[in-house]
Amino acid sequence: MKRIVTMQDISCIGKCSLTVALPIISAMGIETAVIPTAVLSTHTGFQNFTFRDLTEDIPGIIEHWKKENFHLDAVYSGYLGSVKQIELVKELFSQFHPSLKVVDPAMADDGRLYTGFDEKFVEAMRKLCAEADVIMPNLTEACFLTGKQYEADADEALIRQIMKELGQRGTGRVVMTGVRTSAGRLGALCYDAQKDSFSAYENERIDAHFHGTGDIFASCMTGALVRGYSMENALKLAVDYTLECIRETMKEPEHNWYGVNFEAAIPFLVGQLEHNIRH
Ligand code: PXL
Repeated sequence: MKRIVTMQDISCIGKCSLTVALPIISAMGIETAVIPTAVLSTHTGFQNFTFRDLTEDIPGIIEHWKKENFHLDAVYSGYLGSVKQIELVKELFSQFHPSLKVVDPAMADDGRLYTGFDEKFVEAMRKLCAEADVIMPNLTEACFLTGKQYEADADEALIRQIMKELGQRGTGRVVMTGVRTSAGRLGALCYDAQKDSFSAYENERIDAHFHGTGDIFASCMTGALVRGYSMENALKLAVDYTLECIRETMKEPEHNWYGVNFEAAIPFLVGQLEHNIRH
């Protein structure tokens, strides 16, 4: 069985980071090992959340795994709490040489950094992204990473230019979701720096904004790539699944605001999987 290690926080209530990566990647038939970076009572979209940093525990975890000689097929980092944790992701890369290094530079949305992040963190994240095979920033994160002014209504041409720039900084493939196409639809784009080419997939655009969809998309993409999907097929699966999660959420008139009903769409995800994992 393939093994992904995902390094991000546990938000006890919040439907994001580890509480979505674990069930989604497991449902895709892949072992999901974790390095929890922090325990929060909720994600940071709530007020007055508690936060316990687990950075000090991580070097011991890596050392133990090294002694056990564990093989990691992929390392996928999500929300990280400090520059030190970014260094520890790099250590996972260099110690275990995973075939796939995925970085979701989760640090910002809607033109602003999340609570607790600063320019030093952004600078360190830029360097981590340069070492990754695949990064999955949203538009705000891509603007911070390239030092560009955020424009909420950036058109596809500008988005492609920003993605190219990220690719030129060392990342293998840059994936961006939530890209509005001219036809009023929503899609995902991937820029492959080596081939200097884009792939795209689009679907219906639902006019609503939900928390945690970036983590759902990134988990599904990582699972699909580890299962041996081509980038085009992985984009399709991740966009369709994320959309299905949103549809499930909107079926409930009283749905909560802080996360989507990704659980109800897991049967859809499993039903879409190509049968065999390619080794
Ligand atoms: O969904 C990204 C995310 C992950 N973890 C924590 C967050 C957020 C977004 O706000 O606060 C703790």
